[in-house]
Amino acid sequence: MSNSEFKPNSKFDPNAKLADNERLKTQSNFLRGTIEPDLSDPLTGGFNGDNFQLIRFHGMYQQDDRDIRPERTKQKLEPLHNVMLRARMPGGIITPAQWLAIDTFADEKTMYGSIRLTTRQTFQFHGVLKPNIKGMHQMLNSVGIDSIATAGDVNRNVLCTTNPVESELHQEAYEWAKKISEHLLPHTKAYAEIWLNGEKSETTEEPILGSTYLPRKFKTTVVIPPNNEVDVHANDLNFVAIADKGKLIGFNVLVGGGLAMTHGDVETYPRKADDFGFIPLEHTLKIAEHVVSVQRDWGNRVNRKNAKTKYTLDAFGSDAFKAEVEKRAGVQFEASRPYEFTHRGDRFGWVEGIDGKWHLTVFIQNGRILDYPDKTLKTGCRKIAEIHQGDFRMTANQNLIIAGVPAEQKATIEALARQHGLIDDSHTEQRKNSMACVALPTCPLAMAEAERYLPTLIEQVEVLLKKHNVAEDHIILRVVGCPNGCGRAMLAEVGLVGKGPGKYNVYLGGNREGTRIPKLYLENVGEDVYLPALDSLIGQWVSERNNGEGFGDFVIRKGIVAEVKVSKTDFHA
Ligand code: SRM
Ligand code: SF4
Repeated sequence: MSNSEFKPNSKFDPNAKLADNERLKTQSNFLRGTIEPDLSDPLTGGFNGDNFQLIRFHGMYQQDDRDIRPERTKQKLEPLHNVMLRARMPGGIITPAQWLAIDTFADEKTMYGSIRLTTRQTFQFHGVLKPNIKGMHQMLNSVGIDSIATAGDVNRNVLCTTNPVESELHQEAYEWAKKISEHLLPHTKAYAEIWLNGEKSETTEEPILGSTYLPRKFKTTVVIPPNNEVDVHANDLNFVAIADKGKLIGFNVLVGGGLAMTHGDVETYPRKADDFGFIPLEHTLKIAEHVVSVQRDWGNRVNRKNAKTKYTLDAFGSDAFKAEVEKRAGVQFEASRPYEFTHRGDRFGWVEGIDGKWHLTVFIQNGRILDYPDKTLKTGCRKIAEIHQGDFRMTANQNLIIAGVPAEQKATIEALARQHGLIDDSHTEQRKNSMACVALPTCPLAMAEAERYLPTLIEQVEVLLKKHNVAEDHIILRVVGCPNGCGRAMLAEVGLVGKGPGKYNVYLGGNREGTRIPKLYLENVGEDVYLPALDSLIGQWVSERNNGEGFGDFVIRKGIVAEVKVSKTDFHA
């Protein structure tokens, strides 16, 4: 079926009204809309009509600072509209020259002055005012960065296990992440035309994504076991690297993960990805293309809350989806090859790589690179970028690797990192294994604090661990400001999901490897309820756990929460 003939699939009511985003995409002239004239509209700092949504396909979201919104309303001013920009960085690799360019831009042209590392291995600028947007894209382009398709109903930034040191497969896996990212990009030249003053051209088709693009966002990873840092089960499509004698020979393909839900809507749930089987390397792009094309044609375009691949699999059956991918790609999946995930945290400190170069992973709380009074993280990164000969790698845990350092430069880089607080020996394992999404003040969807609350929460959990004599241990703790779950709380041992100011739903029972969805334990509670509850549970864990048993495994074994095996039936049961 050609994409322009797209009709809602028969599985869904063919007469139902399509989601408004479908109209918007159809009428967008391949993502151009009226963004260009809108840029010079002096009446608003924001984007009008459909452009508000269309700029997402170009990697930007319109936002305003929610802390100052009430005051501006009082003064009868429109919200201080600005955009957040999210770059496309397959595998999270950025060169020192690129770093210096984004560092300068963050300082000079953003409201917050920060570089924010995200849970998907890239960076965001927050607070770019309309007059600076075009210049921002041109600056990025001048150093070889773009933000095409990092948001919107497309395949987003492709993740790849970051750590180059533990595996000779890294370079190959990274090359595949880049190839998949390129292969699945929109073909429209709208980005270059609007932001880079590119020559006007006519787009007549989008051969892979379709002229109405995908029903919903789509996420892909390339992962090298045993490290599941990228959290495969948060993603629509995953390529799990399989090697023979240290050489990459193909991938096990996992399809249909995703973590978001809506409070009170049992038709929405976080779901793990299904194992489709093994494919040799040469079929990688074809399989990527056809998992996308089946989701494109079968995904729900009526109800966006049920439009992601995870729901398509549950609506049609995983076997039917897989069979359709095989038919379209002309490739049969083979039996999955064995592999195991054993961890997903970053390995902090120095490690020597297979090429004799050194790699330093530094912890960045919440991924927020900024100069704080006691830690000048941003200046530190800049100073390192000025002398660094390797590259930087952003991890899916919002941390940073200074990669490819020759032995003779280690001491200088380490001294800079220490001087600017990028290495801080006082960070506990608990802190290093906790994560939060952005939430307030920039995220319009936040119901509760996350990034700004996490440091305090960690201190409280550290006190509990110390009280129970396990100060050196940790619990994978993640906080998100709403059930969209950007900080991947739905793969945590303890996940807090914002419900309202100071109120969270508490989920327990994910595991350390990231292969189990946690389950609701407490609903709509504040610290006065969940901290004493955690105190008691940590006490039980410490006194009754099996040797080396993680907190999440313990609460499942003890029946404190039931295990979520099949999300559709178990998650809300
Ligand atoms: Fe997210 C929307 C931030 C990773 C699920 N996410 C948003 C927006 C853009 C809010 C909006 O729509 O206006 C947030 C902007 C906040 C801000 O001010 O920066 C936002 N998401 C983030 C980041 C920056 C969180 C972070 O702290 O690092 C992550 C950026 C990733 C990137 O670089 O591309 C981020 N978002 C995720 C993840 C985790 C992942 O992919 O590993 C998820 C859960 C996995 C999944 O998709 O199932 C996630 N974000 C969502 C959703 C729910 C999607 C759904 O299936 O319903 C939304 C809302 C939406 O799409 O309607 C959302
Ligand atoms: Fe915003 Fe919710 Fe995502 Fe947090 S989880 S960044 S609050 S959309």
